Amino acid sequence: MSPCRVAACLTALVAMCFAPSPVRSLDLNKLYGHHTKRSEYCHPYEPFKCPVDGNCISIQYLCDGAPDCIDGYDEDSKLCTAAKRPPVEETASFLQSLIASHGPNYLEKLFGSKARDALEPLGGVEKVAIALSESQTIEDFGAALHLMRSDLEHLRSVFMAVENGDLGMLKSLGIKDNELGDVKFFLEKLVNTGFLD
Ligand SMILES: [Ca+2]
Repeated sequence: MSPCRVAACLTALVAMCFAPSPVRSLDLNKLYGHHTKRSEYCHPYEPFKCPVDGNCISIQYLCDGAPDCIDGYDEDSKLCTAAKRPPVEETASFLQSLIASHGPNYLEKLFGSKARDALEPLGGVEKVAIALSESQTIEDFGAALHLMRSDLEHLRSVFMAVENGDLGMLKSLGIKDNELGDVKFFLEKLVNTGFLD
């Protein structure tokens, strides 16, 4: 807290203690709020704004295991999972490139029968990309998109094949040689961030 803010708080405290009218309560959080600040705009060194309370916190306090937003949003499991995954736009363009290259029903081979028509029955490419980014595990992913159990188990078998270095599985799904590297990289990135845990 800057000296000016401390002075302002002390002035306010003195004014409250000696005010002729009754004082209802004293917000200790405002006096002792350590590294968090409420403001309309966040300073670049504390760029993350808590959505509910408006506190600004530095990036280092995101997903560090201790809640810094009043509602603990900075430790939200979806937020912290997404922080480890490729950006949603990157995932969406990756899915889009597979659709462009293999046709609108191609992703059925990965996500099952609801993944036809360029993922429309699942809510569209962006919704699937967000679910891949935010779902901590494949079970969470299945729940987010209401996938059938059999489709989810198929998807798990694809991931496990890649994890075990079995690229034949991807080839059998029609992944072209020039796509193998990207697909493998993408699936491994999910596995390495706990998707199969
Ligand atoms: Ca935190």
